[in-house]
Amino acid sequence: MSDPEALKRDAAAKALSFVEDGMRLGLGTGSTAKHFVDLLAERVAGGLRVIGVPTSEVTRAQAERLNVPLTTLDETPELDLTIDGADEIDPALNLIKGGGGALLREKIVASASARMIVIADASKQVATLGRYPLPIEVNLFGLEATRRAVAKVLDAAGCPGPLNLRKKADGHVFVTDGGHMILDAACERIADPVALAARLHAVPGVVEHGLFIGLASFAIIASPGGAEVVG
Ligand code: ABF
Repeated sequence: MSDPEALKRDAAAKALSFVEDGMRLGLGTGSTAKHFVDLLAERVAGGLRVIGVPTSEVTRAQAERLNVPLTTLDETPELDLTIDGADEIDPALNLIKGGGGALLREKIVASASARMIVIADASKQVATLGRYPLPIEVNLFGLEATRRAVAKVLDAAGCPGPLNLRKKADGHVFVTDGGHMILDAACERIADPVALAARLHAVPGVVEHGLFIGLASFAIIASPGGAEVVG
């Protein structure tokens, strides 16, 4: 049995080989991306010059603690490379992201980047997206009306549900860094992620969703045999 944390670190370490001096980086969120920021910080301490935009307050705190220089997308609107994790990766490199609740900033940062590398262990690879609940970030105003509209879209897409308002372990509603709520949609199988992405975006009240279509340049997938570039 391989240690899952060791696999995530392997993927993160390989991603580091694509980072060049002077790069403007998007810094992902989640346990795999956390390994990347740890390893990046070691290189920065050794003299590598980069600047990063964090995709969450958690990643910001980590990077600040480790003295990784940070900027914002307002100061640096174009990035060279984003490195981030994922919850599911299909063979076309479409992703489900947002299990950690940072999907909005993750998508904005990835979209502002010339390239995005997804880092993950092999358990994240799927033939078809949907086994992992799809996170949908929604505005608090009109929450129930938005939930019903989203449920109709999901129903038409063949998602059996349920559609759950995300809560924290203590039972309180989960609030994103942007002050929004998340609905998690049980889909089982998303036959047409491109169409579903467009239909979800068309619902007023939906701020963003966790389908990342065409954003990943390639993935680095770690298995006990090593970390490999895919795509
Ligand atoms: C972020 O962290 C998210 O988009 C995704 O939900 C999650 C993956 O986390 P982990 O690397 O801990 O599996 O990348």
